[in-house]
Amino acid sequence: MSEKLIIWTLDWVPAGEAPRGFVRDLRLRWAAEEAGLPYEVRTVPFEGRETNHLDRQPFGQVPYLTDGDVSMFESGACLLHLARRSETLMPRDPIGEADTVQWVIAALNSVEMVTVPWWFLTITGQPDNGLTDWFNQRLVRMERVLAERQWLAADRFTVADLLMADVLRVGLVRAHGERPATEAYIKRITSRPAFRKAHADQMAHFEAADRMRSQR
Ligand SMILES: N[C@@H](CCC(=O)N[C@@H](CS)C(=O)NCC(=O)O)C(=O)O
Repeated sequence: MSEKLIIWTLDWVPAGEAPRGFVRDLRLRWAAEEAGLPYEVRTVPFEGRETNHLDRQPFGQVPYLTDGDVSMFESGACLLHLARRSETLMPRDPIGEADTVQWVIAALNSVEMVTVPWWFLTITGQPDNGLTDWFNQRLVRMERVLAERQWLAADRFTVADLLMADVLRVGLVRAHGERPATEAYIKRITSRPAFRKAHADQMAHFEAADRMRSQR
């Protein structure tokens, strides 16, 4: 496939601490930057997002990805697709690949599956919610892992680090408790030039949308 990847995101989101800088198209931009895969960003309207692109993302969310004839949704699935395109994101030996895939799934299904609902309950006024013990236990376990290693998989940067750092870097999650190894990990992974570029590009994308909206 030689055409440019197309990363689909929203044309605009509200300003504030979140979601700008956290919309999950950033994961795909970041992976493409790490891998040197050319891409462009296209948008679907924020207004009507619940239903206006259900044919391409059945939950009305972003991101989704077009790669030639391949069209897919779910940021984790898209990252694994990009990892198959570039060894930078995932080693090719079976042990390194398995290690990477298991940590990608762990980021999504063992960590993000509790951080997102905990975050949501917290920002909607339920800071002492029933998820806190579970949430805390997962973060403590990750701290133990990260205290012992620099990278999650294969002794080098992989898409698993990209995803885990993106899951863990959410402000409220970071602010919950003292976890020095996790904090050092987040800082290390997000200081990568590819993250910085992807983040800056997403912020610029939404700022440009602000300017367009103010001219309406
Ligand atoms: N599991 C999905 C979650 C996607 C998701 O939460 N997308 C957010 C932006 S980061 C979204 O589209 N929110 C708008 C909405 O849910 O209406 C993935 O990882 O792709």
